[in-house]
Amino acid sequence: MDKNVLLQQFEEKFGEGGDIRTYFAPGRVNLIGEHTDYNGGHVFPCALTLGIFGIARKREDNKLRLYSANLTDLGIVETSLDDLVPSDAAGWTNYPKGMFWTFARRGYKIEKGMDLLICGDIPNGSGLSSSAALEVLTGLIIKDMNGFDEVTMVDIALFGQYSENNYNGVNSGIMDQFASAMGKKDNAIFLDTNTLEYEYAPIDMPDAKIVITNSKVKHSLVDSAYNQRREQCEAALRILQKNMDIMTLGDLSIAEFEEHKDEIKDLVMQRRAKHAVYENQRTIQAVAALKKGDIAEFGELMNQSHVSLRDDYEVSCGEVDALVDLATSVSGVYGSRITGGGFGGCTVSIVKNEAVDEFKEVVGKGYQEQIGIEAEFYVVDSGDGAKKL
Ligand code: GAF
Repeated sequence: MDKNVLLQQFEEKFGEGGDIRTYFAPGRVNLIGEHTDYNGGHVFPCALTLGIFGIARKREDNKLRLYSANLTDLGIVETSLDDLVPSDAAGWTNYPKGMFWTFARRGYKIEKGMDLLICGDIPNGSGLSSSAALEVLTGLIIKDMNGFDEVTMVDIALFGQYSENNYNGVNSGIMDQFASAMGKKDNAIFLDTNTLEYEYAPIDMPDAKIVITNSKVKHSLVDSAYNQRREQCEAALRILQKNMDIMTLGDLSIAEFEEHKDEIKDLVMQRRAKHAVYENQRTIQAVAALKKGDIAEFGELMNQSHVSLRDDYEVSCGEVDALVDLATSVSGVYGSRITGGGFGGCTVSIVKNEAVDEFKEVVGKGYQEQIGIEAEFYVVDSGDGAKKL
């Protein structure tokens, strides 16, 4: 995306002049550690170079005028800082509005509104965190335009999660916003969601690429199914806490879980908790494997992650399972799994350089034959977190 073209579009929509600033926040792909972030476990996402640009200018009044160059249907949506109520009709603007609302709730006084044009290249509804990117983007703009220097990028990630949970009604964890805010080129982030301690781990895979495959399906009721998974895990935790001194499922080793799991009588609930515990341990093991350059082990753990998400956590779907099965049938594939919240969206695969073309051919053709949809492929690089350009 050309910054000058976006600037021109901004001026066409909102007029010329003043202090116009440009920002960018990336989407993310999670390599492993799925549905662990609201269970106090570890995650291992990286920021992408795909993301959302924001062109913004502070206003003299308290109006917010918001325009998406991607979702043009709504045109310019106008609201004000006095009217930050979420609504279905507000569509994508609920994400930036939620961030203004969150800053206000945290005691930050924002008196002046802004004109904002956004434009992104994260495929919509693909599970690559366009909404978290938009939250982080808006958070960074609010910080920068209002001189809130004490607000850190980690704070912005936390504000984004707060807004997602309390303004947009999805009880997500911190992973997506954290990756968008804190990403680092050529690295993934090994984050302990219990403590928010994190470490950058270089994605050192000279013989392989990260390939994202978009199933192009998104099943309905995703948000309610997501919230339900979270509730099931929390209920399982409460049962285990009767006999164990633990704060989260992420505190449990596999041995401890196996010893106590039968205390969870509801077998669906037990499987949900099993996924959370095993996936957390797999993530720790996968990062250790990557650090010692063992991509084969890393890939094998990704495969196991998918099976667990499919069978125990039940957040996959036929279309995505087909993509993973096709991917793992290609000999140069180290591992493949669903990535993100689930119920459609994307898979992430680690593919040997020389097998990327065959991968696209086999998976693309097979998916078309089995599902009747043309999958999309993105061979991605990891990028930096949100920044002012
Ligand atoms: C979604 C959520 F937003 C994240 O917090 C995380 O739980 C993820 O699903 C599953 O790992 O992206």
